[in-house]
Formats: sequence, C-alpha cells, structure tokens
Amino acid sequence: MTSPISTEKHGHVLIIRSNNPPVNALGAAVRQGLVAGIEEAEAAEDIKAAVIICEGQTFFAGADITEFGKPPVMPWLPEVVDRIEACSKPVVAAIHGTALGGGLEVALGCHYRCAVASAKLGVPEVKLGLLPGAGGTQRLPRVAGVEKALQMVTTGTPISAQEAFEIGLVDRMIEGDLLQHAVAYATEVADVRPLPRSSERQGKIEEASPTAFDDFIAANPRTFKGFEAPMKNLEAVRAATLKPYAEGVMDERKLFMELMSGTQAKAQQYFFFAERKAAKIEGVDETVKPREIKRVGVIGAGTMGGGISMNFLSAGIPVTIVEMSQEALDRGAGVMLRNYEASAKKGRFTAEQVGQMMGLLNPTLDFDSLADCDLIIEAVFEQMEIKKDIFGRLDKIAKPDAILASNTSYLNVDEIAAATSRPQDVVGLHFFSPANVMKLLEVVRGAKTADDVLVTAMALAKKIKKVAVVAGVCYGFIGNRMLIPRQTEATKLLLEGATPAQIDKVHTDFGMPMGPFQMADLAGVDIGWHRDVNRIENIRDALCSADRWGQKKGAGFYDYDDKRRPSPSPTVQGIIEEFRTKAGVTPREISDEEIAQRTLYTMVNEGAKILEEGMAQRASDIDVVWVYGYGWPVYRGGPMHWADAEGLQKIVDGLKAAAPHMGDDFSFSQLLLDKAAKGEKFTGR
Ligand code: T1G
Repeated sequence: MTSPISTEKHGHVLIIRSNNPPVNALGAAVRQGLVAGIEEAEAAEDIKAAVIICEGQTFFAGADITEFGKPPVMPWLPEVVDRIEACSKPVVAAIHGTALGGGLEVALGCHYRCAVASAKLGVPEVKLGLLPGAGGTQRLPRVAGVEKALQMVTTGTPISAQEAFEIGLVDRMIEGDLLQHAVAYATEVADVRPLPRSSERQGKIEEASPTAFDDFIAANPRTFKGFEAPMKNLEAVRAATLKPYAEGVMDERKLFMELMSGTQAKAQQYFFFAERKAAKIEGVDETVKPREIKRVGVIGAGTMGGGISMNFLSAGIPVTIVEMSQEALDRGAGVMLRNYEASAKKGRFTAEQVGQMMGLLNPTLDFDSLADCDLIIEAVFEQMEIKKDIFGRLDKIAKPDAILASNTSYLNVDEIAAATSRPQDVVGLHFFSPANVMKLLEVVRGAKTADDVLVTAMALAKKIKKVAVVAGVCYGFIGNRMLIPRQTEATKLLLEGATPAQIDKVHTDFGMPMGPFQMADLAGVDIGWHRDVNRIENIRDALCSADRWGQKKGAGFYDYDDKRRPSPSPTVQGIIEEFRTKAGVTPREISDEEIAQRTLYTMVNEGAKILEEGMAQRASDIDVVWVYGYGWPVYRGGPMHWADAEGLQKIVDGLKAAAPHMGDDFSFSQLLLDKAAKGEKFTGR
C-alpha cells in the first residue's frame, strides 16, 4: 500500500506532500508519513527547511472522522504535531482549500504558515461535539489571541486566509503557484533562528482581560445552550492563559476525552455523515446526469415565492417571477430587495452584489414568459385545484425537458403531475419558510419522476446551499407528516389538563427552539383553517374565529406585547375550559414525562411508519429533515438517532402506557415494534 505522503527534494528544501483524497484527512497512514517526512528532513544534511503541502482540493481537513471509535493507531495526531514543531529545521505549511481541525493544528505545529487568498482556516471540532485535541486550544490563543481563539473554537466557523494573516495566524499570503512560493519562503527562513514555536509564543495571551471568558459566555448564550462542547472548548482555552503549555495541553487532553466519550459527540459525528448520506439517491445510477438549469421560473411572489427566488439569485441563476398583479409583483420584489439589504448590513453581501442579484430578477405578469425557463417552481396557495390548473397551463407553454416543480408542503405530487402530459418532469421542491434562510429542502419524488429530474434537483440544492432530502409522496412528506401526531396529541393534552406553556416548555427544555404552540403562533394558527368563523369544532377554530391567528395578529395560543413577547392568555385558557366542559373532560395533572411520550415518542413512531412505507430512503434522512427543518438539537442527532439512544423498547413501553389517552388517533408502526423486539436500531450506531 503506497503511502499517501511523498517527499521530494527541491534544492535545500524537502517537500512533504500529502495525496489522500478527498480531503487529505489525517488518517494513520498520513500521520505516519508526516513523521517519516520530518525525520527525513532532519537527517538530510543538504536539507535546510521543509514544506508541508497537500494535493487535491484542500490542505488537511482534519482528523479522519471515520477512525473515531476505533482502536487508535500510532502515532497520535498530538505527537505528530509536536514532532513537526520539535524539528530543528524550519517547517512551512502551504495552505489552500480548508485547513480545518487537526489540519490547522498541523499548520500550528509548523514554524511558518503561508496561504493562498481563497483558503480558509478553522477548528470545527465543536460541530462534532469535540475540541481541537492536538494542541489547538493551547497554540491558537498564543498565536491568534484569546478573543479570536474563543470565537473560532466555540463556533467552529472558519476564517479567511486574509483575516488569518491580519491576526498573525498566517505569516505570508501567496499569489500564484503555492508550492513555488512556499519553497521560496522556506528558503528565505531556512537560517532564521530561534524557530517561532506556537506552543511558546506568549505574545497575545497576556492581553487577555481577566473577564474575557465570562464576558464571552454572557455575550453568546445561544452558542452554549444545551451543548457540552463549547464550554469545554472555552475551559481549554482558559487553561492556556493560566498554565504553561505542557500543563495546559494535559487539560486539553482530559476535556477532549470527556467529550469524545459523551453522547453529544456521538450524535454530532453521526449527524456529520447523515447529512452527507442524504445527498445520495438509492437506486439511481451514478452516471445519470443532471439537466442544465440556466433560468428558473417562480410562480407567486409572496413570502415563499420571494424566498425561493432569492436562493437562485444568490447563486447567480436568473429568475423569472410571475404574479397576477403589478402590485403583488412590486411588493414581492421589494421584500426581496429589503432582505438582501439587511444581509448586506450584516456584511454577507456588498451593495454591488445586491445590485447584481436583483439584476437577475425578471418580474412579469406574462405567464407565457416562463416558456424559456429550465425549471419552473409553483409557489401559490396550498389548494389542489389551483395547483392542478397551473400545472395544466404550464404543460402547454413550458419547453420540452423543463422541470415542473411544486412547493407544496403537504399535497399529492402525483395528482399534480397527472394534470400534465409530462409527469416524468414533475417533482416536489418543498422549501421551508423563510425559504431564503432555512437550509432544508424536501425533494418529493413522484411515482413517475424521472431519475435525471431527481438528480437535477439534488445537484441544484447543493448549488443553492440547501441540504436536500428525498421524500416519497404522502401527506406532509417527512417533516410535516411527523408534526401531525405531535400536534394532535399536544392539542388533546390541552383538553386533558395541560397548558400551552407547559407543553412548549417540555420541548424547549428538550432543546427544540420552540414548542408546538409557539411554532403555531409563529407560522400562523390559521394555516389550513377552513375560514368559516361560524364553524367552531375545536380549539384552533375558536382561536381563528376570534382573530387569534398568532404572532402576526398579536394573539394566538399566547398573548403578545408590542415587542412580540409572549405571555399565557387567560382568553385562551377560557376557550380551553369551554371545550373541556363541552367534552365532559375533568382536567387532570399531566406529567412532563407523559407530554414527552405523547409528542416526541409519537413522532418517532410516525418516522418508523415513513420508513416502512418507503417515504424516506433511510432513518438518518429523517434526522436530517428534523435538524435542518425544525431545529431538532443536533447534539441529540435527530428523532431516530435519539430514539436509538433512548432505547426502542422504552419508547414502545411509553407509547403503550400513553395509548389509553391517545385512542384511535394512534396506531403502532410494525417496524418500530419489530426493531424493539429484536433489540435493533434505526440508525445503526
Ligand atoms: N474525515 C473523514 N472523512 C471526511 C472528513 C474527515 N475529516 N471530512 C470530509 N470527509 C468526507 C465526507 O464524509 C465526504 O465523504 C467527502 O469527504 C467529501 O466531504 C484531533 C479531532 C472539508 C469543508 O470537521 O467540513 O480534526 O460522502 O461532502 O462539501 O483536533 O468535508 O464522499 O463518502 O463535506 O467539499 C475536524 C469536516 C475533524 C472537517 C469539504 N474537521 N469536513 O466539504 O465535501 S476532527 C472537520 C468538512 C479533528 C482534531 C480533531 C468538509 C470540507 P463521501 P464533503 P465538501
């Protein structure tokens, strides 16, 4: 087996090159090769310096995550980094792509770092529930300062090479050929002594104010809420300000091992692979090519149509947006421009880029102008007859091979496809609101959707920076379908004695961004309401009839002040009590545990049904939907991974205990029962 590391002499410089696709992960063979390369540089009399560089798309992108949980193979990465730093001859890191995690730690072990402008440097271990475990929490604050180190380790967000250069993390910016300039730089510093060792550089650490850490925690509550890793990252960096390197690195090791053995790290590492697996379509040949999408058509310039359009404009794809009135068009384009301007204020775009993106928008009242679009997305009112009429009209004007997509969030895509003569070109593209922000895209595969249409949708999703999950045709697809039992049981629990605040708190304590009723108030209690104010059959009807449509009306399940701060509503409590009386229900004390069983466990049961019906390709796809679509806490992996961690038998027993209260609304998934009986798992980890 040839080593992924090769060496080559270039004058008095030894080039140590890694070629370990796809991202030069620091697997055992790479680590062994790096140590061998340093030993070679050390031993060769004609060598005065070394350059470490990577082939392919990027500098080392970190430790090899596939090795986690397996018996360690020497040398460990900390040893490799220490060996590089201990080299008696200068070692230069030549950085391109993304120097991440252990990759940045290798670069920190080098005495000098040079990078091309397009490179990024980061320590995303926190996203895997970990911390930089190869000296990064000790070297980074010494080189880049405590404030920047804290921000990088606790968020995992990489910085640009330019920013790294400005803070001293990169010593030289390279224009042109990276290797050539890195060798020249190595030659330049070959005789510089003493060598700058990151583990000894103390300059910036002394600047740290005594309250830097507490201030940072106070200023970033969301970074720390529910997660274990960010705080341990902070503790490791704090150790770097209190102790000599050798002791600080012991703290780092201890904190790293605590995280690695915890459930959150397992969940977040599981999710790292789950997210990437979602992009793969079972049963479609890898040779199937996507169709070319040069122009996108969007029907409807409302909240969804505008948000959807922004995704394509931001990716540089022209959009023709159609509405029925100039006023609606102008309003839609105005909202899009204001959204872009708000993002520009946050530094996400320049004013020029906003102008360019809006310049790609072609707002029109002429439906037939969609004829030159390669993909047309309908984003109109969620009513089947309206959608079928639109698809019938599209069938007459769209060009051959145009993809016709519906943004429906529940309706039957096959029925919509049947309104055309080209069902093979019809697919569901379910964006989540706000569509220009939420990363999840459910790609709904109709019975007749052609493979290349599916491949095109998945490829386009990546291009517009969405995480796409393939869903089958069923009511609510994956995410919204699992919302149904949750909402059903949550509403019944109100009748039986719980309050909206109690039920929501069970969910926010669990780690969800909001509970079922907070979500209803945000999205709109009136979504799906029949609009007949005289027809009051349930609590939601009563709220809608009383104009309590949620936050947008200042009242829903909660009352809201002028800053949209919620408070429990005596009016709503009165409505609930009326319905209890009508139903002859005597309210009872309901435990948080029962609330969790009847809302979270029923979601898992529905997820199992989705799997057994083939409406999701794999259990991990369901987890990707819930993390990216609804904010399920990633440190719990997603509903199906969490169910495995809870234990499927415990979930079955909990549902059996709750069954008397759930009545006919509930039926067990056979797959869940079978897996529980056999002691199997959904997600296999
Ligand atoms: N280990 C193993 N495989 C990896 C990997 C890694 N670090 N990074 C990516 N892959 C695989 C990925 O699963 C996919 O495989 C393929 O490479 C392409 O990835 C001690 C402990 C580098 C920005 O967290 O952020 O260092 O699906 O689709 O969009 O302190 O990959 O093709 O079979 O994401 O171009 C820290 C994780 C590790 C970086 C490239 N490093 N990777 O994005 O490609 S922990 C990370 C990424 C650590 C030390 C600690 C991205 C990328 P497949 P991709 P991409």
